[in-house]
Amino acid sequence: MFVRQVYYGLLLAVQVTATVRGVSPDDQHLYQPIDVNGEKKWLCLLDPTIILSYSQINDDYCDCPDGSDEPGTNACPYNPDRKYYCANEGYFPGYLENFKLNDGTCDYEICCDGSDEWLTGACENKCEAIQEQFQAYKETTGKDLNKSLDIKKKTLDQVVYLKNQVEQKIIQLEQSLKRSETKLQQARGQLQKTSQVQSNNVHDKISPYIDSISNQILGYISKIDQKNKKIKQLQEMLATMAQEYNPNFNDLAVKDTIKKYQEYLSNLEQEVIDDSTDHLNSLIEKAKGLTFDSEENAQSIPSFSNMLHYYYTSILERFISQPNVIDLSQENVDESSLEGLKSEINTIKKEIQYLKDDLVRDYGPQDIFRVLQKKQMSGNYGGYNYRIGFFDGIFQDDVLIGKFKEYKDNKLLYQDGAKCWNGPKRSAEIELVCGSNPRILSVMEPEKCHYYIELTSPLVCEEFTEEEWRYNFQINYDLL
Ligand code: MAN
Repeated sequence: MFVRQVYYGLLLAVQVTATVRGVSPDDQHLYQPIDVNGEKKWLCLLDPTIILSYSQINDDYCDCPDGSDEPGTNACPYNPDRKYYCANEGYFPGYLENFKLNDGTCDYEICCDGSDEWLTGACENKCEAIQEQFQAYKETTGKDLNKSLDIKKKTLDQVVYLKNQVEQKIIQLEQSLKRSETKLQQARGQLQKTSQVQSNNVHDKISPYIDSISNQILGYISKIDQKNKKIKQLQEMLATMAQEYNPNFNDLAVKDTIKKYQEYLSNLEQEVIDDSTDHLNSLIEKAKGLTFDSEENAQSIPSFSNMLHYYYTSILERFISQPNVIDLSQENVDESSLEGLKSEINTIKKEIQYLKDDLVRDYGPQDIFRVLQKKQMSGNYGGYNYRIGFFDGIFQDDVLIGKFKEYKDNKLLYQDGAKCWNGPKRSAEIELVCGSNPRILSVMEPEKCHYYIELTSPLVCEEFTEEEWRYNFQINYDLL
């Protein structure tokens, strides 16, 4: 009997009950009345022990602790899990926080149908116009996005090619390493056969070369001294200006120069005084102590030409960058070719290592930022010119902001820039956001001398999901 009553009651409800305001079609079934002794009742959703009369739903008085009896009013305390449903016919349905209902403000971003202001009647339904704007936005942005995605796809092909080139280069280098190692082995064998132990004082033999290099070094030192004197004069002039200028006189050029001078002082590396003559003297002393006049020594002491090469490269590496300072005489041609081969092998090994490291370096998703190697970007922001060498360094005018460290958490990180006046060394992070046209979007300095740079790039673009389209779309209120 009871079952039949409920059954009839429900039937009646389906026929006569209007939809409950603020509830989505999917949840309307939760708001059906229950017939209790001929009266329409309803139970709070999360606390069914509380029985309300059906008319207490949306009566602008909060009866249920979970707020479920007021889906269409602002009577219950804010509950992030309960939101007002607006149907937005012709557009996308939305869910609005209940405290925004009937507050006199049109929340068209979420309720384009204006139903959030059902009581005040303040808002017309704008869904049609907003839907048109949304379509137009999708079309124009879609074109731009497709362009970016196209660039990205081509870039990914290019990345595969670039990686392949590196792999090929490694194979080639490994082959030429093998060839050079074989040559070295052969040359060593030949040399062993023909080498004769020299019985001479090493110093006597090499002193002419050392003298010649010494003279050159002295020449360089005197030139450096002259230049240093000039720098000192300039520094003194600037120091006097920094002390004596009138700060009340608003001369921007003077102020800017003094600021740069202070920057310059704070970045001034401590000078390393390289006493070249000490190094030469110690080499000469070493050479004086070495002779090749006994059979036993000949076993343990290197040959004359090896010694000569040792001194030659030692001096060369330390002081002079031009390689053709002295001409090794004909008698050393075999030894020098041996050394030549050794250094060739070293260079190849270093190059192989560099390329192998490069292959495993993190260049972002699918290695895409590999194409940015050796690429630069520059632009003005906040009165500064920024120059960005992606895997190199960033400059703010002529101040080094940081050297590339790594790609981490979707960001390119830079460290060890020029020291800040009374602060840390400069550093930066770059975040790339989707855009077809690569450019500097913004530069911020959230902490002193730490820079946050946003760049647009097609390389980070992805297809939008329907939610992303809606999220990124902004209504143009002037056109409504
Ligand atoms: C320069 C710029 C600024 C930085 C200050 C710190 O003016 O590098 O970005 O904040 O130095 O003194």
